[in-house]
Amino acid sequence: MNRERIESLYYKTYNYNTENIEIFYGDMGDSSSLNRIIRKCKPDEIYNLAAQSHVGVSFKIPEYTCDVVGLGVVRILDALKDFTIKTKFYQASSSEMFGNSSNQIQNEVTPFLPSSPYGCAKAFAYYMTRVYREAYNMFACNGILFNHESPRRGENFVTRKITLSLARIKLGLQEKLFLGNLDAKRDWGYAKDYVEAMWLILQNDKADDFVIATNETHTVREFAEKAAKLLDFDIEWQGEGINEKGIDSNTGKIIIEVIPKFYRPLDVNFLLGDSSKAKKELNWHPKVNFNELIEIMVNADLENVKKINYMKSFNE
Ligand code: G4F
Repeated sequence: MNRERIESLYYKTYNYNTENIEIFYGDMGDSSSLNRIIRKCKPDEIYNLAAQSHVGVSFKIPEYTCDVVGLGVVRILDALKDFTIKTKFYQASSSEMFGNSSNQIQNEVTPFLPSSPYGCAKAFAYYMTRVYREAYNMFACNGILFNHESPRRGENFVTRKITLSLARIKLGLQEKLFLGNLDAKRDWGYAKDYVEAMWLILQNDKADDFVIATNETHTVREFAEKAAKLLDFDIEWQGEGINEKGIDSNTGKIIIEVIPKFYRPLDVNFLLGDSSKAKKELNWHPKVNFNELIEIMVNADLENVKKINYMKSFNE
């Protein structure tokens, strides 16, 4: 089981012997385990962040993605429907549901036009959450979250891939960073701010759906340039499309290359969220901006790479 990202939390609590955290085995594809956990824990609140969450990978494993991301939510909702305890349910809905439906700022009434198996599965789960809310009077809510990043982001998502690879290049452990679509635009926020929004959504008086975003959009190219700058690289772009390269003008070396492998069969080109409803009704405001987010991630990865490199040389 993959629990790397909560390991520190678990051991801290365990060592202090506060017994605040108990971990159960469960699977979004297995109703009986979900039912058992719900009956045993009698939760006040459930935050469903479980997913095969990589959009590109969802084209390779569409059936599995739809099962855990889409049907998995029905498995939880249906277990809660027949349960005596009134559990509040948060569904991690995604801006991927908008797909390429709009080149304008997107809010709670923007139509969905998903462009990937992942986006389709998330849209299904979104609607099922609403159906269970209305049909069975459940406190079930959707947070429609735009991209949210942090040093804990998986290494195959573009922001983390950029910060980790550039840190490795800086320390001489890697030559180049290979990317796909540099012109995709995303509304990138800081995961810690977004977790606060999730909690606020379930503390609201009524069950509802909210867009959570920073209201700013930037290209992948811009993210890479800014991350590079923080590491004293100065990127100059040459060529176009799959022939495009990022050259560090200080050394003349190619440090970024575009390759077809990282293009998706269909990509979402433009995401920009309008979170004014969350601002007004939940008093939620993102605290970390785009530049600060990049700085947090670059600094964390520089430290990570230094540590790993130090440990490696120590073992040799
Ligand atoms: O970092 P990404 O893989 O995130 P994506 O596809 O926007 O999805 C993330 O945000 C969603 C919210 O909108 C979540 F629901 C979802 O679970 C996930 O957290 O890719 C961002 C953009 C894409 O346009 C992609 O084509 O970056 C482009 N890109 C360019 N080169 C790349 C790469 N993406 C990845 N992963 N790897 C590349 O080398």
